[in-house]
Amino acid sequence: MPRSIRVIGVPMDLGADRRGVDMGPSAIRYAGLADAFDALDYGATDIGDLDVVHPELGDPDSIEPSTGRAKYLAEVRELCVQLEETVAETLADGTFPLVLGGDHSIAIGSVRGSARDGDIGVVWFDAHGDFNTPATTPSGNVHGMPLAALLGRGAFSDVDWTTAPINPENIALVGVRSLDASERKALRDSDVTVFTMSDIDERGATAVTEEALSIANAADGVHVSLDLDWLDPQEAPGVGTPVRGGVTYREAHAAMEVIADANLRSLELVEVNPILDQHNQTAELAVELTASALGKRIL
Ligand code: B3U
Ligand code: MN
Ligand code: MN
Repeated sequence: MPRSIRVIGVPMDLGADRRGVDMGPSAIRYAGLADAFDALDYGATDIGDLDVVHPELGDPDSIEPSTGRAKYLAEVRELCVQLEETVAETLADGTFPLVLGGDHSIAIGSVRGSARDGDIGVVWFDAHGDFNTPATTPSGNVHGMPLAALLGRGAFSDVDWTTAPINPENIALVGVRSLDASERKALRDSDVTVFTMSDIDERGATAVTEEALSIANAADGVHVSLDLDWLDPQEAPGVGTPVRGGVTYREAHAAMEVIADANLRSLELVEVNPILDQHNQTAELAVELTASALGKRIL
């Protein structure tokens, strides 16, 4: 991993129902992100935030897919094109992209940008599968669909997200505990590997993350997409769609310490919602987990 990091803020909430994740980048910065880099001896530059349209100015039905619904699709797509360029440029400059969300729809841009630098595998830490399509989504929210979009599934072909920038065989979902019925079927029929919370209960966070990484590491580099709702709401209450039964503080750190050994190409933190948080603790956790993923050790 390059020793220099570029922080890219993406104050996006168009992919989610609840307002507040647009303030995620500020909350994470306020929680001491810059100091965490100092402790790691990383050079870091924060380039501020990308431009995101306010929901009041966008149109939830800006694009009507040929089947189903995906709210603010034109706006989400425009932002993801911007983010893809920014991530690709960051890598071309020999720096490491750290993307601060924002709702999880932004992963479409981060992963596509990262994949332009060579084949990548993806480890996706999440309570959810994010594998709905416009046809199967119960909510119309794109943050429940990014993984499907990245694989060119469903009506996302309407907006040119046709070619898969990643191979499903190099994708691992970790910590899943909430799937919609059709999403579950689609995942079972796919080549994506899913590690549920039961796998973590039985084998532990370290072993499961090692296995997830061996799946993703088969590619040239690894993108880690960390949805903070992967953690239990007791640890991370400040997320848009909390689901009980997530990983603990210690399990999360153990997993990130495994990630530190990966051939990491890019990292993103998503779904931090400071409006729903308590004393910014979820944003602080996001900073701590970033430090662990980037190699912080006690001794
Ligand atoms: N599966 C549901 C809920 C959801 C997915 N991701 C989040 N929530 N954050 C949906 O709307 O697709
Ligand atoms: Mn997610
Ligand atoms: Mn989630």
